[in-house]
Amino acid sequence: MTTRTTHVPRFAALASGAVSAGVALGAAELVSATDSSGPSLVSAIGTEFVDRFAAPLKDLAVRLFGTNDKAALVVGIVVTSILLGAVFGLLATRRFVYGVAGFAGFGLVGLWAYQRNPFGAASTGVAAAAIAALVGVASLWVLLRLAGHDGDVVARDVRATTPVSDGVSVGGRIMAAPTAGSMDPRWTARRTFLGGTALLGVAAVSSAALGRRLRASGTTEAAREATQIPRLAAMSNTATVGGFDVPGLAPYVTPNDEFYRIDTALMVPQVDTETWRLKVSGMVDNPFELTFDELLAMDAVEETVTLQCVSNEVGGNLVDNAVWQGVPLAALLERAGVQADATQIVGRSVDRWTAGFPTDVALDGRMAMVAYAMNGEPLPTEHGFPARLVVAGLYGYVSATKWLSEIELTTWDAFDGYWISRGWSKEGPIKTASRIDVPRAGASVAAGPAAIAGVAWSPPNGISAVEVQVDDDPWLECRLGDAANDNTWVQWVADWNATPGDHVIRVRATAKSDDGRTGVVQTEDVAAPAPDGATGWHSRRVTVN
Ligand SMILES: Nc1nc2c(c(=O)[nH]1)N[C@H]1C(S)=C(S)[C@@H](COP(=O)(O)O)O[C@H]1N2
Ligand SMILES: [Mo]
Repeated sequence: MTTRTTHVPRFAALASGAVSAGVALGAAELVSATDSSGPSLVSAIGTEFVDRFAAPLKDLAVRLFGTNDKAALVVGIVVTSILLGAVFGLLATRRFVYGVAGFAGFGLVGLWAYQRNPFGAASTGVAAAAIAALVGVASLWVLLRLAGHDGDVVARDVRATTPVSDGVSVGGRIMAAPTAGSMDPRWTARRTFLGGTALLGVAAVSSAALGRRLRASGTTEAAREATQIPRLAAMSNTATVGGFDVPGLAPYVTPNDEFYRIDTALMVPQVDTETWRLKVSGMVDNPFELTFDELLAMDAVEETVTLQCVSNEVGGNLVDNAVWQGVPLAALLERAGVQADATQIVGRSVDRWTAGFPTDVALDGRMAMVAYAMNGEPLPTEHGFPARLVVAGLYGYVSATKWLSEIELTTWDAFDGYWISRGWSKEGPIKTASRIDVPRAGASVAAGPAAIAGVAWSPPNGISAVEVQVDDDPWLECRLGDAANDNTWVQWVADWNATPGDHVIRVRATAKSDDGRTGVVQTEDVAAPAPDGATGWHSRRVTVN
């Protein structure tokens, strides 16, 4: 291998390095996809990034890693790699070993992240990192050679190798004869370089795409589709809940594919239900394990429960409502025999994520379950297939462990869940909240009768009243839709006679008290989501014409 590559224009060197980094990434995606239960190198690096920087990022008011944050992170890693690759390309024109070292460094970072990942098989990580580094170096070498024969170099080569009529010798290789109108050999060489760059660029993108497709065709989706959800003798009353059908108003039950998703998983954990076990462990008299079939065979319940993320801003959409089916947590705890001093229940995920809540909460009569179905279907993989915790009235970050593998009883002080050490409050009861859905933000409303509508929630107590106010008018009492139970949100509607001009609409809800009567009005005090959930009244500015 040559150690010096001369006469490479700076731009060509940068492009060679950038494209070669893409080739390396594409190869890494493709090779790592051969093990669909393991991560890709990019997502393994992303996972390390999330675990290390989730805490500082939260202070910049970043959400608890919603879908957009994930896409941004992956794009960030890819762009950074390509920029670094460009630098390696430039360095490689001084000494090619610098480029080799750069790509070897890439491979090592990927390998390090892969080995730390709970899902990565060592052999796949080694193969993916090594092949990525090798093809990256090979691509760089080829492109720099092509680039090195641009300009003067080619002109000299050509002078030395006449005639040019049926072929140009470039660096000892015979190239296609220049076509009419492009007789200048510099153009031919430049075209060869551009062609090589384009070809390798396409190879990079298509291997990455192929890798993603291979993964998507993994076996989890098949296992999920084959899962038979046991029919319950007594189904909940959700199907008969009468709601309002105002365009733009959130439906009472959120369809699975519209349900918000928040987690730290850059790649959705793929769980094999044949080998999956749910452990109940820690401070219990009889620790035990269940297979998926055993879990499905237990007495089950179905209940509609509203889930909310603590990161939800006032008026935000990180809150939704679904019908969950599963095994009551109390039944599992009873079978295990919880010891008297076990004050915390910790849910552990197959991806090592954890969340903990007070044992009392699971036993105070509210709905808490290990859910395996959502709206009548096996849990969607993004929502925790094969099983997750659902605890009414607690934010997801302290309770709703997806891809659940273990329920561990411990003391309150002995363990902090994932987000607690990253600065969020240890206790996470959901705060009373209400949201305006209609009219939409920035909507222009026609003067005359108009609906104001939205949702309000305060699990596990429920909502007793919702009021809206337009400008400084008196507060208006809203009509409430039915709720399957007090763990869910309610839809609300108010009739408004809209008058031309700009208006501000605000909403406030009143929770039920513990005995089901009228309780406390939602606080007007404005608080940010961190550390224990946002507060304040949602308001919206609208223009009426
Ligand atoms: N394994 C795992 N479970 C998790 C999380 C996670 O990052 N990993 N995030 C939690 C948070 S913060 C929330 S708000 C809920 C969101 O559940 P959903 O994505 O089904 O809406 O899942 C919880 N369960
Ligand atoms: Mo969350």
